[in-house]
Amino acid sequence: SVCAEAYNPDDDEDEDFEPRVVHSKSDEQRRRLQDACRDILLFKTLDQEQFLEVLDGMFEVLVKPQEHIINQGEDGDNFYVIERGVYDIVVLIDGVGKCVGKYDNKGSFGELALMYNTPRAATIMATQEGALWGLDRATFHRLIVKNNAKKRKMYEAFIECVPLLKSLELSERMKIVDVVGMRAFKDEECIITQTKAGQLDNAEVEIARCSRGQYFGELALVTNKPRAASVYAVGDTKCLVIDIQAFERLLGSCKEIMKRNISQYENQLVALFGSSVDLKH
Ligand code: 1OR
Repeated sequence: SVCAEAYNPDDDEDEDFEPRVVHSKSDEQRRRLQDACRDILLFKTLDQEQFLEVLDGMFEVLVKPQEHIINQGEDGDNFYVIERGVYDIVVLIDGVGKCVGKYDNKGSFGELALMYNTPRAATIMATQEGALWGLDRATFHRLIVKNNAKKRKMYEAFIECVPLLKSLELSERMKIVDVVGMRAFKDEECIITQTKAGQLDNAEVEIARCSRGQYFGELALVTNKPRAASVYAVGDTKCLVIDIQAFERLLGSCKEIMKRNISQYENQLVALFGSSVDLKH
């Protein structure tokens, strides 16, 4: 008889026997690759051995101005990490291509079609000469997608208790888990640096403390303004981090809640410093 079992990526042994892809690199290429991959969130939950396997599997791609690296609607072949260059994110809206964002000399793209087996969700176009590191679909699947199953198990319970994310569907919360990275900070380490605009008085004052389940770093993303405060770790801390494109894509419906909470900051600032501020505009 045939019995149906739930899909468990750990049982999926076939891929483990696929030959490991290694693209040889010069020392100089390897150094540039490591620099480019240092802050890639999708790599932040890999162990050392898996990370080295990812680096081995990557290959250099040089691009010219106007070149399309990805076309919306096509099947996914590779995942890309940016070494340098500026790239427009173009999405068809009512049949017309609209630039909805850009990558400026850092970040990565092309994970969605490979993770969820969907057509490319956007077109990515180089606006100048640039350099990328590609990772083929099979290697991405073997190392990143499988790791995501582990990540879901690890962070599911935590994400479920984050008040900000309560209004999202479970599937939407799991998509957030898929793209976040974990970053550890030491006691007193600076996590976000305030962008100071011609300020004379440099004394720092603690205005709030965040703990488990709370969030920070959203204000500059919601307002498109410079960082309005610095954030330091109190004790050794661990944060889940999301990049701005995924934030836009997945947290759009939470923005109203964030905006309401930003009004709270304004009240706190008035209470502390007496002056009225407008953080949202
Ligand atoms: P992909 O494999 O679908 C296109 O190929 C890539 O563009 C995609 O993976 C993401 O890595 C990247 N919506 C969808 N994909 C995006 C978006 C995006 N931004 C970057 N990518 N949005 C823009 C958010 C600033 C939402 C548009 C409605």
